[in-house]
Amino acid sequence: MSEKYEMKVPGEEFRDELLEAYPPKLAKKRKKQIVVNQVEEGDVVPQILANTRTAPGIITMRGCAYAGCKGVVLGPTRDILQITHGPIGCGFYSWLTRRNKTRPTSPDAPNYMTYSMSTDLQENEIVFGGEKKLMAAIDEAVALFHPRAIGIFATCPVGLIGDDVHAVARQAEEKYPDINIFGFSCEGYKGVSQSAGHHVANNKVFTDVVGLLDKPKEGKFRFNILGEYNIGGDAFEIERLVGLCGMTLHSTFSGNSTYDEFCSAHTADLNVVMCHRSINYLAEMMELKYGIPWFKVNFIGAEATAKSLRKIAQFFGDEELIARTEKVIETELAEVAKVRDSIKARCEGKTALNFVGGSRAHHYQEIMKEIGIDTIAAGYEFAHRDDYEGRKVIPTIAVDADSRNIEELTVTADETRYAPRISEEDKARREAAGFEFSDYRGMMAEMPENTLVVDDCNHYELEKLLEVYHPDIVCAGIKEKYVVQKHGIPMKQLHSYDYMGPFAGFKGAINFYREIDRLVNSNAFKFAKAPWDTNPELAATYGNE
Ligand code: CFM
Repeated sequence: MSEKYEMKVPGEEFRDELLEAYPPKLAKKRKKQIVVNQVEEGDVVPQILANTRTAPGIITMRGCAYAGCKGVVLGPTRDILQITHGPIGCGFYSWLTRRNKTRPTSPDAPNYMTYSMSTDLQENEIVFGGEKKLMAAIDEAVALFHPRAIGIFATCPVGLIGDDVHAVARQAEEKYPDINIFGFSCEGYKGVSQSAGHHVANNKVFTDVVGLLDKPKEGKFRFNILGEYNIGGDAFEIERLVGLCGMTLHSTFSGNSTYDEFCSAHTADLNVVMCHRSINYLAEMMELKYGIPWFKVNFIGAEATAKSLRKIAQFFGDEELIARTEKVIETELAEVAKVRDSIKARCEGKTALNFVGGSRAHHYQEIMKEIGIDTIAAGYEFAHRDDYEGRKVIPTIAVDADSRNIEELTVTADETRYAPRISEEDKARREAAGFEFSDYRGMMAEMPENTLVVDDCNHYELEKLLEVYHPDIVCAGIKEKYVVQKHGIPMKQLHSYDYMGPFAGFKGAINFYREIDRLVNSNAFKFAKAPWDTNPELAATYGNE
């Protein structure tokens, strides 16, 4: 750590110096997006500017709306055949790089995740239109697989040339009446980040899929997990724990999921939300239409997992279930403790930076703390103010033109299937006893005072943080990985988990502790020599000189 900054965590002085490099207008905006955390009574935290456009030219960590819709929300579903309408790169780069896993129930059960399907638009279609090519792609997909459902995903050029994926979907449905075919207007430029794509995906899944099958899964205590995408096998570990406790996981949106599970999700009695950012829309809409309550959970970290399992069991309120869940927690925590304590002794006092997506920058702080590592600065790439400050600020969030671009559905109670799973009185009684429904406290309320919160952090800012504070580990994504490592600092990808996982649940926590221990206590990174140390400026000459 540089001597200049005596605070253990970056503060306002650091922020102001950071902003000096920017033109005044941009500095003014970034100042609102970089705040020093303070937590007052009632989880009151400073206001942060979030979900606004990235300044052109900045090397952002963000992705696009198409990535949020096709890659994130729908991608992990194995039997909805997904066609990217666009240039080949969009389909290819959203194809399993996130390491979302799936496990078909039998060898002949449909699994289209191993394919990347695209209309491969060429200049000819950009000039003359691509709808015919899209229809031909659907015909080909039907001939090869005859799937139950097809999703069509629009990319930037498709929006620019005016191809109507919804019209093609309707025509295709007339041709193939036994197949559910739907399009997503998730052109990459929609909104300001992949967050817009989540919203587009939630809307379509809600209107065209959920509610089509009134067939509950067998088993007691049936609930859905929303916002768990089975990266590195996280959902498998959660499924294991839910099974041990004797509960029934009805559908996961969307890790290791199937079309039928989506269609019948409205028959479950509870929705628990893992990633609030990507799927809170669906939780809200399912409550309004079907009367299914929801609450936030977190399966990252052993303590968080125990707390979440307890809360779900508590919701169902069955004494036997509660006792069995406690037993599972006790057994699993004993295993965790065996590994954690020695690792904690080696990691205690080390520091981390965490810049990931829209929920992991929060979720991974607690698991780091379990092995004694403090997160000194963190931020989301594309979250909204509620993910930072808590849902209580939602009514005060200004709606701008970019957010208005995304359709807000008006949802009313289903005439025949609306059935509140718990009565208003019961809900009120539980809330009075401290049971939180429909809420998310946000990241900042759980971060220590004076830590730095940076929305939409960019590479310039990240490098400044590295140079000045020398964290022991950085958690971010592939675009950041090699820059960080060249600084001699270990880096863990928290999007794809590099080659590892699961990190969720109890077994996942053990995997994570071991991996972080291996990284922060390795000497290898100290030998890394950054190319810019010996050759700071790239130099070149024209070939003819
Ligand atoms: Fe939710 Fe995710 Fe995340 Fe996300 Fe993502 Fe992801 Fe993420 Mo990468 S849905 S917001 S859009 S938890 S792909 S599984 S890791 S940025 S923090």
